[in-house]
Amino acid sequence: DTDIRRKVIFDHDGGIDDLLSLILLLSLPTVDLQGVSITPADCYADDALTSTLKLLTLTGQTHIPVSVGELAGPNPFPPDWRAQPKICHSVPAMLRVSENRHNVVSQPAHEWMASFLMQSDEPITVLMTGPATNLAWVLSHHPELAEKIEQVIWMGGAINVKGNVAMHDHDGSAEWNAYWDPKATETLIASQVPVCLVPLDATNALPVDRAFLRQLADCQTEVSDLAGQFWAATVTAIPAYEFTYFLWDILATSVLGLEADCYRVRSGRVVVDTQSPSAGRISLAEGAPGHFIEWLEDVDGDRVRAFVLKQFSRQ
Ligand code: AGV
Ligand code: CA
Repeated sequence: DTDIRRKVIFDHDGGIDDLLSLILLLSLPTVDLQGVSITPADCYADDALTSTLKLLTLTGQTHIPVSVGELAGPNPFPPDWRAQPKICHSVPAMLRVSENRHNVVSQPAHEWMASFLMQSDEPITVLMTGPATNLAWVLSHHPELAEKIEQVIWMGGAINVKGNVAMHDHDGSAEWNAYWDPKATETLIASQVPVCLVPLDATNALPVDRAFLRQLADCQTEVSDLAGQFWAATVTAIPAYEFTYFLWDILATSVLGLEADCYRVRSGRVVVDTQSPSAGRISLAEGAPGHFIEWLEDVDGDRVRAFVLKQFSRQ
């Protein structure tokens, strides 16, 4: 029989929108999810694993392998952001679900990813909603595996807009996933793998604001209520751009299901900064040689929201 679904592996970093992206991904008829790996970046790995396993149980997908990452970048996320997703496995609907451990693989995420790609005889799409550390390790230790990858869709970067890193030794030009491990960012961007970035340029159109939370509340399904409870934990943020929550990872995931005229893709050559004060900055190459990538430049916010709400309303 012919299965035209895209084979996808999902590397996430356990944030509230990473976990909601897992639910969204599992709802897409165009996707065949082959495995999940966790980067211990904007989360604590234990929480990310617990929530991932519970969501797989909740959606009846306990056969999907899950691996936990042990590699870390040099620029840690603030501890209060890392602790925020504890809310996700602490709400009643999630506490009631068991966390089935039989599908947790013993290899660390970077090794699991390499061996998964090695044995795969079909092209694999990698969806990444945290830093690029695991995949960058694979590409530098097993460069021949680049040809197994059809495309990398990565929530990361800020190309023609300001970044969201507000740290004392940084000029604010980078996005956090790209900043956590600047060398991994560079390795991925400089690789032969086709990269489609979903940068802040596109996600800025999608803040998690009251209007969106109201629309979600009106859906009144089990999943939409769960999503509403997760996102409610973000409204106490300091009201400044760097602290505002957006549908970052949700947009990257939606690329796999949205009609292509909901967003505008641009391509060109970019360079990556790996040094302070702009570490993790991805910018247009201008005169420099640079590396060819694609990125989402703009989205139709209303249509993306409608798509996400529809997927979260499926019974
Ligand atoms: O930069 C966006 C990335 C996304 O992958 N993450 C959160 C999303 O999962 C880091 C981040 C930036 N600003 C944040 C972040 C904030 N205000 N709270 C938590 N995480
Ligand atoms: Ca994330």
